[in-house]
Amino acid sequence: MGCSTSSPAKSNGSFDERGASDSKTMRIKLVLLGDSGVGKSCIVLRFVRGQFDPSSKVTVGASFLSQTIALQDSTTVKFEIWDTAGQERYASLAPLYYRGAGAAVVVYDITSPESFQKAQYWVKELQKFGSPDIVMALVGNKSDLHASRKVTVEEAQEYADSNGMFFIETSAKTADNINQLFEEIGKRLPRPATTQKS
Ligand SMILES: Nc1nc2c(ncn2[C@@H]2O[C@H](COP(=O)(O)OP(=O)(O)OP(=O)(O)O)[C@@H](O)[C@H]2O)c(=O)[nH]1
Ligand SMILES: [Mg+2]
Repeated sequence: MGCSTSSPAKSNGSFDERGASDSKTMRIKLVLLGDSGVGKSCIVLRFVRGQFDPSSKVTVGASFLSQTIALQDSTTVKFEIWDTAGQERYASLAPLYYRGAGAAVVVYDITSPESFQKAQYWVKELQKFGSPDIVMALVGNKSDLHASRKVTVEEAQEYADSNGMFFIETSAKTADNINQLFEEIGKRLPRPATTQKS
């Protein structure tokens, strides 16, 4: 089996105060979007299970996984992750997964300008139809393939800056920046005082 994964689903973004006064858990719905083959499922598998499988299968429909991390400010974030299918035939399903999402990870492959164009399509779609306060990350994956790079850091950073997103390059293969990606999202999520209950 490849990077594809699935398990039972639960989905919305909310803030729960659990028993202990110093322990706060934020539950957040996170969606991954991007062209087929950019490595979305591999990013999720690396983040959740610490694994990489080079013979990844394409995702059909979407798959769900969750992972909890602790941030430095003693906040705990439970990511409820929807890994969508990038193939064109599934594009019409995407709203089911990004609707109500508190965070979106838009992925492209640094060796593929077409996938960077597709990422921009998803950013526009999220700007039109996503939650107004959604935290968006632009992710250039496969940074280990730098010898075949076609999308520069500068153009991606500029695009992210002009669209209020943060930008990071990752490698699901080497694990480079995978945890940092999710930690950065966690840091940017609205904190209790400003988080709306849903
Ligand atoms: N070199 C390299 N290959 C990667 C990396 N991440 C994923 N791949 C490879 O890219 C291919 C596609 O990865 P997937 O994670 O299945 O891609 P996807 O975005 O989930 O594709 P769909 O499910 O069709 O939307 C696989 O052959 C992976 O092994 C990476 O960081 N570096
Ligand atoms: Mg996939």
